[in-house]
Formats: sequence, C-alpha cells, structure tokens
Amino acid sequence: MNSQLLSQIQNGEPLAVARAITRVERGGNDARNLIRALFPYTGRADIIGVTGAPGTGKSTLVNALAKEFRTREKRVAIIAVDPSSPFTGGALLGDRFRMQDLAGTGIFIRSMASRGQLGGLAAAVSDAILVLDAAQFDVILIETVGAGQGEVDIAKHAHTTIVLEAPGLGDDIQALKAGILEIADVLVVNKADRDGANATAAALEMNLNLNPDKNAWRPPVLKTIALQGKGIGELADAIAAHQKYLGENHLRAKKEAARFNDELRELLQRELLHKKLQNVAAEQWQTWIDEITTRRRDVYAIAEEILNG
Ligand SMILES: Nc1nc2c(ncn2[C@@H]2O[C@H](COP(=O)(O)OP(=O)(O)O)[C@@H](O)[C@H]2O)c(=O)[nH]1
Ligand SMILES: [Mg+2]
Repeated sequence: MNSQLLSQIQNGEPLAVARAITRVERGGNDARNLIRALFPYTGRADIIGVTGAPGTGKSTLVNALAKEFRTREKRVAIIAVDPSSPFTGGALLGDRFRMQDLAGTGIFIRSMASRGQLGGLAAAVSDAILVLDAAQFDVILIETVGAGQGEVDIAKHAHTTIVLEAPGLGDDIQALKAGILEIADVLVVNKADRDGANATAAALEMNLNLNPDKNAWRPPVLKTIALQGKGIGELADAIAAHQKYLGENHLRAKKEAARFNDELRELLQRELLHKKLQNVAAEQWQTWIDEITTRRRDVYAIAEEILNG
C-alpha cells in the first residue's frame, strides 16, 4: 500500500479521500488492502444516519446539520446513499445543488448509488465510512432513503439514527409503514412550516407511548424547517445528548459490535457463495435449474451437491 496515499487519506485531503472511496466502491483486492491499512486508524468518528421517505427533506436537513456541526468546530463528511437513482438525471442535479450549497464550507460530500457485482451497496458504504473515519472526520452523516431492508441496514449501523417525517399525509406515519420507526434515536418532523406538523409530531409521540422502548432512551420528537435552518441547533443538541447517553451506558461499543457482527456475516455469505460458485459453469447451473423445474431433483439435493463439491 502506497504510504504517501495513506498519509494523504489520514490527513483528510479531499482528493485522496475521494479516490479512496472510489477504490472501495470498485471492491476487489485493491479495496481490501486499503481497508486493511486504514482499519487500525478507525473508531473515532461519530456516525449519524439520517433516513426517511423520499421528499421528507433529508438532503436539505443533512446539509443544514453539516453546517451546524462546522460551526461547532467539527470536521464533517456526508455520504448520500440513493440506490434508486444511479448517477443520472434528477440525482445529479440535486447533487450539484448540494455541492454548491456546501462550497467553501470544508464539508466533504460523496454520493453513492451502486457497487458492482460482488459486495453490494451496503458493503461499499460501510467501507466508505471506514475511509472517512481514518481520514479523521469527527462526524460522518449518512443519508439514505428509508424504503427497504438494505437501506435500513445502512442506517442501523450508525451510532445515532435520525428518522425524518414530513406533515401532509394525515395521521399516516410514513416511517411506520416503511418499518424504520423502531430504529430511530431521534425523530424529526421536518417542514414544520407546513400545516399538520403538530399532528404528525403528536402521532409520533403516541406511537412512542404505544411501543415503549426497553432502553432508558426515549427518542425525542423535534420539529425542523430544514429549508430555513430552523430547529437544526436543537437537533444537533439532541444528537449530542444521545451520544452522551451511549457513552455513559457503554452502548457505543454495543452498537459497534452489532455493526461488525452484521458486516462479518454478510461478508462471509458473499465470499462463501462466490467460492462455491466460481468454478460452476453456466451450463452446469442451467442443468441444475432444469432438474429442479422438471422435479427430477429438489433444491436441497442440488445445494448439497454444490456444498460438497
Ligand atoms: N416547505 C419546506 N420544504 C422543505 C423543507 N425542507 C426541505 N424542503 C423541500 O422539500 C423538497 C425535498 O427535499 P430533499 O431535501 O431533496 O428531500 P429528500 O428526498 O428527503 O432528500 C425540496 O424541494 C426541498 O426544498 C422545509 O423545512 N420546509
Ligand atoms: Mg435526498
């Protein structure tokens, strides 16, 4: 591993950091070697996940929050994860606007939309977090659409997870539908300039009352107007309070254990599958599928053959 590149990454030089993330996105041996070299220097950054339905204002809020942390003398990086929109059209326009908004602030921002064949997006994001952690960012903000299992996985690996909601859909809580409410450490009703914000906040409070957490931490419900930067200071305070709570109760280490437990299992699943299938010809695979569809053999028998051979 090139030691000059390593020290550039560790000094947080934006170009080197960007290159390193590109490398982990590509995966393979280069990515592995890089992570191996950087890993001993990780573990310091506060990882904050921001999730919620599309259009709730995540990008706007994350930008505002990043700026708030800057005024608090923190070094800040953003990873915007959008599996639904690969690097084209709307996503790119949105990105451009965000980049302009952050120009000159010293905030590092990176969009991630996909990763090739092996690994998957969640793994690429995990590795990018390690790169940013080694690059000595104090705060890493991960923005992701809360609409599916993979995305929830990314958010749940944060030390603090913020779930965003926006008013306007009656008593319906989008996050509840998407199954992401229970991962929230802080709940935010954004677009509080709109009608219904109080009702949405009340619905969230009600839900917390119905499902009391076994932990001592009760997620606060905050209202923000991200577009005007309103309520962002209070949000940063709530995040700080949650992190203090984690620290005082030795829960940060527990969160890290859960994160690496999942990562290791997912990595093993991918690697074992790859190992078992790399020497299987496409025709052989097709023969097995034919055997199953014509009911000559069952999936268990084929799986056993693959595992033994
Ligand atoms: N009225 C209002 N609009 C907002 C607020 N925050 C964000 N928006 C707008 O909501 C739209 C979606 O915001 P965006 O940050 O892209 O949402 P995301 O899809 O969750 O990332 C944009 O047009 C924003 O300008 C807010 O506090 N109030
Ligand atoms: Mg967005």
